[in-house]
Amino acid sequence: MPGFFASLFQWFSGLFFSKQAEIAVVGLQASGKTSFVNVITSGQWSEEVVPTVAFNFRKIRKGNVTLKIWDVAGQPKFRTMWERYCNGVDAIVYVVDAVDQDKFKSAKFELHQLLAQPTLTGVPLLVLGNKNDLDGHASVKDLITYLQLDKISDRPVSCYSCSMKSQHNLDIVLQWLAGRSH
Ligand SMILES: Nc1nc2c(ncn2[C@@H]2O[C@H](COP(=O)(O)OP(=O)(O)OP(=O)(O)O)[C@@H](O)[C@H]2O)c(=O)[nH]1
Ligand SMILES: [Mg+2]
Repeated sequence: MPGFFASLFQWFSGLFFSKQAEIAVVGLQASGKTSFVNVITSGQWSEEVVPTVAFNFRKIRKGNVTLKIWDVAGQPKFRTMWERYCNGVDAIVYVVDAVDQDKFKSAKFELHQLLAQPTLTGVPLLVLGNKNDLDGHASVKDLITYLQLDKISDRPVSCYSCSMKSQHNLDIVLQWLAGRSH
């Protein structure tokens, strides 16, 4: 799998010479944000991930492409920081644990509260329904309904079902991110 990601990144690099994209990765705690960043930067999956405190910043340079990633903590005490890290980025990636249905209401509330910030008007949104390797995960259709993604009309919105563990659909996600580079 690392070889697959290396070749994908080469393809990505070749398409977008000297381009860069800055993204902020937000969402409730334990949804898989840091796992996402680890997998797309190194191809490495690990069960053992420490909850993020405040944020991690990762800058990946492969060939002529630079991806700057703000991986922001999801615990309640850190959520007021989300807007600050999303301000000025090329895309907001909102990660949802697609199995933890009890948290969908909270995930919807936090997402819409964030998008209501005037500083973030128009910033493209990518919603990832993570952990689709597990039984009982919500489909993209369910996520659109539960998170009321169809009510968002002031920006481009995409939603994919994926898994950091099995790396399912991460090729599509990387293509989407590549499309935000400039
Ligand atoms: N089964 C499965 N588990 C996952 C997947 N992605 C992440 N996890 C697990 O979910 C837990 C939380 O992952 P993290 O990446 O730390 O979540 P986070 O969103 O960064 O959490 P905070 O930093 O606290 O906001 C870890 O135990 C991961 O191993 C996945 O695709 N499938
Ligand atoms: Mg984290």
